[in-house]
Amino acid sequence: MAKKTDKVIVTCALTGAIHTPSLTPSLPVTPDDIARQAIDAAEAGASILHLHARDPETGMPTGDPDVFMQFLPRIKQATDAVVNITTGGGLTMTVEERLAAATRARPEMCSLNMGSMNFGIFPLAWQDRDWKHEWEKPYLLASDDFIFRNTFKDIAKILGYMGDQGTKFECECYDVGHLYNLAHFLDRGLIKPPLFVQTIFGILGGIGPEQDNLVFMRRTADRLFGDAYVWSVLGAGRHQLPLTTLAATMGGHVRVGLEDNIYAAKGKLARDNAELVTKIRTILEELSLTIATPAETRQILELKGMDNVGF
Ligand code: KMH
Ligand code: ZN
Repeated sequence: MAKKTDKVIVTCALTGAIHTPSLTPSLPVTPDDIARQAIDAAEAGASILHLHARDPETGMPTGDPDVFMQFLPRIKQATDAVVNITTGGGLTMTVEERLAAATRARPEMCSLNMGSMNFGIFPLAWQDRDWKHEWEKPYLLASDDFIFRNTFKDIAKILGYMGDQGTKFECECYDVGHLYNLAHFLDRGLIKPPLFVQTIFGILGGIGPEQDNLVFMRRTADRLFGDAYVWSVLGAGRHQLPLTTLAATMGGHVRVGLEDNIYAAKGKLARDNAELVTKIRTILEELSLTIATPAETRQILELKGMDNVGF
């Protein structure tokens, strides 16, 4: 069984690299947008903020540490939420580019993608629309020939660089094999418990969003990691709320936000990230579940604390 906790950790993933500005005006793009929405999401109940950056002019995902540094100190000053920096980056970045911001910022947490895979976001470009920026449609369409690279060597490198800084990992597992990859690194002693396992459903190229799959991933993680892991769930698109709700009823933690889903309801775009956090928070409270504070999250995940980061 996953490590038992009596509080639910809510992660908010604010902007990511899947959606593009023309898909929703709510997507935070500039450092100011990202800081403001991150602070609002933390106030709404998110105790972990999963962060990517975008070029402020074009909205294209960027790994530039200078852009991250324009919003990280603001977020740290205004909230006590845990900052989690992506090492998955965006479709056009090398592994080195993906690592640059996390290496500079030495955050309490960073993401770690547990295997190479197809990562198809091209269907997002199939609907006719007025594109705000030239890069958006080709970026999405090119994902039909894209491999999201996370070789064993890449994973070992990220574990080494970031583990040396005391950074803990959001281990992103998009399919059952990724859980076994993580078990391999645990066996080698390259990652230490408690593991934070983010099981992901509904990305084209990963496991689908059916409830059976969620139970299967959970059972497999239980078998591989016992109580050495903390289990969280992310459902892509319209599966975000149903799957996070299901996970919470099974003792899991949840991830929401515009990185993974841009809708608040069928046909209704979310106003901002805080709206998605508020929605899951309301559901959790109706289920008599209590969300974890940032301090409780730090205790559950054994984080190094916000005084030990590089921003
Ligand atoms: N957008 C998520 C499905 C990362 O930042 O490392 C995957 C993600 C990757 O969060
Ligand atoms: Zn991400």
